[in-house]
Amino acid sequence: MTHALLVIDVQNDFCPGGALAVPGGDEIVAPINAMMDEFDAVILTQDWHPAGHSSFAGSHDDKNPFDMTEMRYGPQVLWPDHCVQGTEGANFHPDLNTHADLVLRKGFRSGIDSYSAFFENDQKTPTGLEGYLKSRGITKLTLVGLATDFCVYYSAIDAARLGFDVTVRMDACRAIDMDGSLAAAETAMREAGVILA
Ligand code: VGL
Ligand code: ZN
Repeated sequence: MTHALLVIDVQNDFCPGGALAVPGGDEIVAPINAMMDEFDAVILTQDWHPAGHSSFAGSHDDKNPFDMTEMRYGPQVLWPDHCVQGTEGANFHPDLNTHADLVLRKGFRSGIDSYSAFFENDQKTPTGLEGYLKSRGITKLTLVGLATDFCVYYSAIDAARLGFDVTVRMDACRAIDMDGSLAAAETAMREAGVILA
């Protein structure tokens, strides 16, 4: 059994002071660093949008951050501009241990968002992570990071659907929690067979 730690989007823009700050986002950095040694592999994901990305409220007339819109692939929350490629906000939190096996960037196509580390928001364009993990013989995944109810949630559900044995360490995650999204994500993860630890 090969067990990997998948660290989702521990970036400045998701931490206090950032463009899309998740409450307590920085509190998980030390616990994540402390658990890295327990795993056979460590993979970091990085939300990595071009300026003017279609998930940004600023890219749409008459839309505000946290409004909903309809994309070709379905409903999409419009976010404050965040994690723009090459900016300080897109960098990992300065205290995060980045001595990882793989850094996977996602959300780099202008017209489509990517919450999940496995598939973009059309739920069919692969990021390549499944092939990477399977070709390394990784069967078990522990997920941590930001945000519990968006990128961690979508990644966990996809991982379970792809046949990985999935645990989310809730103590090393923090949520945006808009309109009950955290409770809904917890229910859906449990139903998908994800272990919430
Ligand atoms: C995320 C909203 C927009 C996340 C990324 O990492 O959970 N949320 N982009
Ligand atoms: Zn994003």
